[in-house]
Amino acid sequence: MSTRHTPAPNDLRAFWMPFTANRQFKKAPRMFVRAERMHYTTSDGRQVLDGTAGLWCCNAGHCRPRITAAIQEQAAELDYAPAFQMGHPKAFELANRLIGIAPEGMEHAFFTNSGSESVETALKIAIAYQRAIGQGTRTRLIGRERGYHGVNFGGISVGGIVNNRKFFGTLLAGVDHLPHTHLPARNAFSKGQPEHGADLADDLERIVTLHDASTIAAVIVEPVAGSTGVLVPPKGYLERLREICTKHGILLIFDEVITGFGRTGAPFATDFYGVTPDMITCAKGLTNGVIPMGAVLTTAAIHDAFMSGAEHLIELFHGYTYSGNPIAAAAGLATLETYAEEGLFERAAALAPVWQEALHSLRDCRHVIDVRNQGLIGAVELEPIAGAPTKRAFQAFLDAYDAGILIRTTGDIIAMSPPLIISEAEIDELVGKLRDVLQRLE
Ligand code: PXG
Repeated sequence: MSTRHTPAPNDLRAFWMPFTANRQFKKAPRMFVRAERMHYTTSDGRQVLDGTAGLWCCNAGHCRPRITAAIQEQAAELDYAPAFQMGHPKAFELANRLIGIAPEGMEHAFFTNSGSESVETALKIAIAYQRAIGQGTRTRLIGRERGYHGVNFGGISVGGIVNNRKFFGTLLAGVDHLPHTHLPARNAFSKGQPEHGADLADDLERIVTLHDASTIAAVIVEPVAGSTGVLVPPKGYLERLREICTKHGILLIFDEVITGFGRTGAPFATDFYGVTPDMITCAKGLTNGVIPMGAVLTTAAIHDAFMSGAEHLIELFHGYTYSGNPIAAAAGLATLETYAEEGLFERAAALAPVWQEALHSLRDCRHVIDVRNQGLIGAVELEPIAGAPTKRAFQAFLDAYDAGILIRTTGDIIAMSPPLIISEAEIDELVGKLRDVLQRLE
C-alpha cells in the first residue's frame, strides 16, 4: 500500500501561499469563487466590493465579456507559438496598440509575464544599452528606499522594502538607493502631490559624486510608490530626477506596474506628471490582470542601439518562453479596447476629485495619522499599536472583509485602488464601510 499522503480536494496544506500569513489564512480561509465588475462573491455567498482591483490590476473590473471572449477564441485558434525566432500577429498588434497609447517617445515594447520580469528586463536592457553605446563601465543601478520592483533578485536589489530583502542574502552588487520621499511631519494629509521634498532628488548628485557618473547605468523609481503605502511624488521631484539623469547620461526607468493603464487618470503616470523616462515597465492592467503579462517600453534610441552587427545575429540575449504569448496578447488587445471604448482613463480622471474628498473625510477617524491620494489610488495610514506594528491594519483588513469591502494593507497603511469603473455610490459605500471599521478598531 502506498504511504503517499492523498489530500482531500479541499485540503489547504499543499499550496504555500505567496505573501500570505499561511497559518492564519488556513485556520480561517477567505475564498473568492466568482467575480463580476466591481464585486467578488465569497465561498460563503457574500458580495465583497473590490476596493483594490484585485491586486491593483483589474482596472476594467471583473469578468468583462470582451476580454473573456478574446481569451476563449484565442485558446481555440492559436494556443501557443514559439516566442523566439517565430512570431504571431497578435503580439505585433498589441505592441503597436500599446505604443499607440504610450507616452510620446516610447516606441518599442518587449513582452514579459509579470511586473517582476519587466523590472529584470529593464535593468538588463539598461546595462546592455550602456555597453552597446560604448559606456560599458556603467553597470551600477540606483533604486530608492521603500521602492517595490517585484521579487526577483534585480528587483529586490534596487527595491527598498526591508522584509523583501533581508532574508535573501547579498543581492546584486553595485546598487545604491535614493532616500524615500515620505515626509509625514511636513506633508501629512496632502491632497495629491505633497509640497515638500523635491530636494530629495538632489541626493542623486551625492551618489554620482561618490561613484562617478561613468559607473552608473540607470535609476529606477515608481512614479507613485504603491506597495510601500502610496507615496505620491513631491511637486518638482520627478522633474529634478529627470534633469540629473540627463545631465549625467544615466537612464531613468519609471516602474509603472501599478500606475500604468489609467490609475492616475492618465494612460501612464509619465503623462500625468509630464516627466518622460527612458524606459517604462508595466504589467497588471495590461491584461486587466486576467492573464499574466508585462512589458517594457523603450525609446527608439535604446532599441536602435542594439540593432547593429550582422543581421542573422540575435541582438538581445533575453526573453521568456511566454513573451508575447498569444492568449496573453489577445487578452491585452481586448483590455486596451475595453479601456478605450469605455473611456476608463478619462473616467478615472473625472472621479479623482470625488475619490480625494471621500478619502480625506476619514481624516478624523480613530488612529488615522495620514491620508494620501492620486488619481484612483489612496492610502489611509494608521498609528501602529505600540510594540505590535502591522497588527492594527491587518485587523482592519479582516474586519473590512467581514463588512463586505476588499482593501489592502502594508505595514499599518491601508491602500486602495478600485477598478476604474467604480461609481460614486460605490466610492461612498467603500469609504463609509471603512469608516465604520476604523471607528470600531482597538
Ligand atoms: N513593480 C511594481 C511597482 C509593483 O507594484 C511589481 C513591480 C511586480 O509585479 P509582479 O507582477 O511580479 O507581482 C509590482 C507588484 C500590493 C501589491 O498590494 C503590489 C504588487 C503586487 C502584489 C501586491 O501592494 N505590485
